[in-house]
Order: sequence, then structure tokens, then C-alpha cells
Amino acid sequence: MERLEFPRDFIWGVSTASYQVEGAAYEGGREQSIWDVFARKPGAVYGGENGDVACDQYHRYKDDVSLMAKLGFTCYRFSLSWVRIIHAATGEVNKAGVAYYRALCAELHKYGIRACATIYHWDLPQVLQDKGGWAVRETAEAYAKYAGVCFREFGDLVDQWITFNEPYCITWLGYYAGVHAPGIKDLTQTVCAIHHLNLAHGLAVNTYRKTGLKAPIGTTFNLSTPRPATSRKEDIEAASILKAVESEVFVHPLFGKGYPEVCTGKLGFRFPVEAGDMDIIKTPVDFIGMNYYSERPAVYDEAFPFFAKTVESWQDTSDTGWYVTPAGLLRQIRWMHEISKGLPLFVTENGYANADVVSADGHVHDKQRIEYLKKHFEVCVQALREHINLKGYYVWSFMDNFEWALGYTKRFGIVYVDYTTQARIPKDSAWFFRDTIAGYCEW
Ligand code: IFM
Repeated sequence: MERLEFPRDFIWGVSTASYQVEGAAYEGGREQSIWDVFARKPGAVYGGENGDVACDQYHRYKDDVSLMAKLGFTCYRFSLSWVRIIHAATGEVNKAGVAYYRALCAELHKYGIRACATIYHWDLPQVLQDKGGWAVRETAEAYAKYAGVCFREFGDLVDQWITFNEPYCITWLGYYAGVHAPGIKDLTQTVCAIHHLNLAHGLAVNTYRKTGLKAPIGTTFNLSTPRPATSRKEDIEAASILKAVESEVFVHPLFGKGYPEVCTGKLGFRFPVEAGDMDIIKTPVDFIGMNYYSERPAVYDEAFPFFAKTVESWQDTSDTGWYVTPAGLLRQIRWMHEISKGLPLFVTENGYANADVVSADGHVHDKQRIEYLKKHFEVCVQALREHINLKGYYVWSFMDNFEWALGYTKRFGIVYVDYTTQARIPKDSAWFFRDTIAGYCEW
């Protein structure tokens, strides 16, 4: 039996996001975000569900944190909700919102758990969407101000800052595919949103550097790096186009490489770059966060907008139909290691949707999730063996929650949530995690 060796200071975390777990949508002075509005559009979310109640973590955070501690986790990655923190009409800080996140961080520290705060995990104030959302430059400026408020109000408590969660989803799913809020389908707005998101990130990091705070700050990508389906030249090109469109448009500017040639050339993307923007965007960060679930093979197809599409594969799938492809994570880690010239890396999300049920014995036997996690831990260990500076692994998710357009149908948690009673039941994978973190998991 092999024993996977993780360094003693390896950070083991659980991830969630505000709209997916907090609930209390009409309490504590919280205002409306684009997800509150989008979820109410007929057909936008499976079963017409929304995050009004979700996992009610706003009221239950103490119990949740205590459970994280019991399972041995050393970090909680949560997101700050812009609409809880700033009053849109006046720009004033909402004291109740600030108090909530300060209390959450204090509770984490009580158990020695690090607070990793994502500043933006998709819940843009609706008032900013009404003025154009990420398609307009003013939103990047508003975000920088909001981030400045977060640094001021939580700077003494947050141990790790993440500016954005998954720019790909915010832009391509929200403005091009229209399957996430704000539900727009427009390439021009998508291209503008990409640039404004990059700019917002850079502005926020610049603001942060002026505060003198020392906790590391970075961003989190969900990279798309499809493998070519065949060794045909066209399929290799298709894979590289998708990588450029879905990943390099964020990664390259961050590392001072500008926008990918194929996007500005062949594909004709017109990024609304103003003088000085690219310098702001490449402001150095302290680490890179990577969210990884799956990958698909790419093929060339002229009928598709970027001459490329992904196709079906042979691997096992999860309950979301996503293939189990751990090799893709290793390729992405190596890519980030190389392009960032050895920056610390974190897997800030990785996880598996399973059709979990509570068995007659009262437990949730999620063996498929455990198998998935093992395969991805092996990849992490391989990266460590290659001397890649991988600092931590955060599972998605601490508990089952609102899975965006899929509502509550997909369960990603290592803790089962009974949405009727709000009872939390650690699944077998939660205990598997506890043993792994404690260094006693062999397989
Ligand atoms: O639930 C999401 C999360 O909000 C962002 N990353 C992917 C997860 C699973 O789809």
C-alpha cells in the first residue's frame, strides 16, 4: 500500500461561495445581486430554485466552522458578498454585512482555521448590471473601490485574498452562453467583460499593495485546456484556439504577455484596452489559484464560432456528466508553474457531483467521490515530487449547496445537507479527508 506524502504545512481547505450557501437573502441589509434577479427568470435555474435560503450558513456558521475543525481542515475559502457589504444607492458600508464576515473570520481563527476570502464569486450588485455590468469600464472601477473596502474592513482577519473566482465562467457563461447571470448572449460584451475583469483584478491588487497588508493576494482560474482529440493538425489547432479563448485571455495579460494573437487576429476580438491598462493588469500576484474538475477532447469544426468544439470521451462521468480526467489537472499545474515562474499554486476547487443519498444506516457512502479525490491527490503528490510549489488543496465543496443553473439537484459537498431540516451529515468522503489530513490514509 502506498502512502501519499504531503508536506506538514500543506494547507487543506474547504471551499464555498456566498450565494451558494449563505441564504438570509433579505436580512442584514443585503441588497439584490444579479443572481437574485437571474434565478427568478423563468427557465433560468432548474426547478425555479434560488439562493434565498440555500444552506442558511448566515445563521449556522458557528456549527459549520466547528464541523470543519472536527474534520481537520486548516482553511476555509468563502466569498464576500458585495451586496452585503456596500449599500448601492449611497456607496456606504453596510455595518451588518461587515459584522457578519468579521464574526465568521473570528470563529475560524478560534479553531486555528485560516480565512481565505474570495472578493468576487459572481454576485454582482444588480444596480451595476443595470448600468452595463462587466461590459463597461465603470464596473472595474467600482470593483476596485469595493475591494478597497474589503481590505480595510477585513485586512486584520483574512489570511489569503482571491480577487476573482473563475473569470471564464463570469464572462463566457454570463455574457456569451447566457446560462449564468446576467444571462446575456453577445460576443462584443463578452470581450469587453474579459478586459474589464482583468483590469478590475489589476486595480484591486494595486490598491492592496498600498495598504501594507501582508497576507498573500492572487486570483483563481478555472482553466480550460482541452486535449486534441486526434493528432490531426486541425484538432491540435482547435485545442489551442479553445485554450486561448477560454484561458489565455486571462492568464497571458496577468503575466505580461498581452492578449493572445489568435484572439486579436484570426478571431477579431476587440478588447477595449486604454493606455496603461496592460501594466495595471500585470501587477505581480503572490499565488495562483486553480479550480479543476474535468476536461474534454477538442476537434476542429468550421461550423463553430471559433472553429473548435469539444466532444464526448470514454472516461467515467460524475452526476454532472463531467469526465473524470485527473491527467488534465497535472498538465494545468505544470502550465501554471511554468508561466508564473514558480509562484505558489493552490488547487482552490476540485470535487465531484454525486447522486448522494442517506442510507438506512444514517450514513452517506460516496465511494465514487473518494475514488475521484484519491486520483486528484495523486496528481498533487506528483506535482510536489516535481518540486512544483503547490501549497494547498481546497475541496469543492464543504457541503452540498446551490449549484447555480442546476439548482439543488447536484451535490458536490463532502457534507450532506438535508434542505428540509438543514441537518449536516458528513459523508464518507469527509472522514476520508480527515484521515488524509491527519496523515493516516493509505491506499
Ligand atoms: O459550484 C461551482 C463553483 O461556484 C465554481 N466552480 C465550480 C463549482 C461546481 O460547478
